[in-house]
Amino acid sequence: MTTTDASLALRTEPTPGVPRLDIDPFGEEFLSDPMPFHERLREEAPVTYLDAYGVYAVARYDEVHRALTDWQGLQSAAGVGLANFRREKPWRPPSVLLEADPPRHDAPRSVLAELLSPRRLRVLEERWRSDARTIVDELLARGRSFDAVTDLAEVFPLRVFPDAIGLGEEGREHLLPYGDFAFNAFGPRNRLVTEGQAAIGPTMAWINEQCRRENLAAGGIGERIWEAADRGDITEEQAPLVVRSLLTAGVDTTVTGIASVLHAMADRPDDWRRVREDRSLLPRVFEEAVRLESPVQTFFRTTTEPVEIAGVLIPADEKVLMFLGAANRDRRRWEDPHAFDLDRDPSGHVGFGMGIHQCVGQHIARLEAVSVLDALLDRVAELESAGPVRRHLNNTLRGFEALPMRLTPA
Ligand code: OVM
Repeated sequence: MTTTDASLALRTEPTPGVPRLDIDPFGEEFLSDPMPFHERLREEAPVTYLDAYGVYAVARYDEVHRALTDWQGLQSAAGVGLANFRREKPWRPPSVLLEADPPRHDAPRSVLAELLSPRRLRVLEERWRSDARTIVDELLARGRSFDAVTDLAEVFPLRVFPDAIGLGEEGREHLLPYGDFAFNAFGPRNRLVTEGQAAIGPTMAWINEQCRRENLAAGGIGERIWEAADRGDITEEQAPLVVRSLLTAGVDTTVTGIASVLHAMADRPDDWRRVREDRSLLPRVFEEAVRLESPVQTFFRTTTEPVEIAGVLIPADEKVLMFLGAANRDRRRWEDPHAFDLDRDPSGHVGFGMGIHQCVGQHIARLEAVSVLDALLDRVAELESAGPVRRHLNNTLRGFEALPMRLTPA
């Protein structure tokens, strides 16, 4: 890269000995088919430097795990996307959870961790399982061909999650575009971001409006967040932002997660039969699909001081890009890493992150996926793909536009 800009030139000198790679992890070639790039990133060295953005990168399991669990050396408050909030204005007020470090991070985190705990979610389970049965029945009534994205993976979360939070009926069509934009915004201002920007104004206004106390229905998770502010567990300023976190991180992720499980389980008649007969395997099916597909592919951290990773000293105030999806397929950690294997123990995968920021919504995500899959297993004897997979490109999420499938009723 040649440049006459002195500040840019300064930024593009990595620690000596760190290999520089000419890979754009947000380019369309990469996003369309990341595996060959992941392989290069993993095998080149434990720490590399991406000239395209002037950032360090880790793609092996140990180094990704190391970066995720060192919140002191690798902060989140400077942004977990490419933008360094110490130099660039964030596109929205930062998240009080995701884009915060201890001690400020901790109160919002514990409020949400309690409200999304397995114990608290138990009240939702019966309702969600019955909604899943209804949706699967509706699907079966329409015939054998369907699209696992638009007919199932998008339908279920959008039916149950907004109700659980206590959102009104109107405007829910903003949820998916908002999440899509937010996850794109962790990357550079490429085509995905600029195209999304055109329509984001009204969507953002709707999202912010839904976070206000008077717009959240009694008994929902949103109201419970405001009650935490009444108790003084979080501040009145934090409450709407914690609600916003649910709206940002809770929809596109679970849609992608459910689509990923269906994609992983299609055309696996032996596994399908096995899980039909032993539903105790369901949590593992979900976990293995999250490992293999890694719906959230990347996050950044920012060094607070010189940080050593695998013997490499990364200077202070540098961005480090963590390839969760590459770590989840690292042969150093996983045997036959590219295979969906119901006999492996997928625990320890970094698809939900690791450490103090590990996905606080993972129990709700798991409950959604298991509810849908369980209902499908009850009524479907075979699940086959029926056409080419179409990927939905996003700077952070590895999602689907279309998953054509055919089912055989049980
Ligand atoms: C947030 C948040 C948390 C996790 C992921 C995410 C857009 C956002 O707190 O807003 O992605």
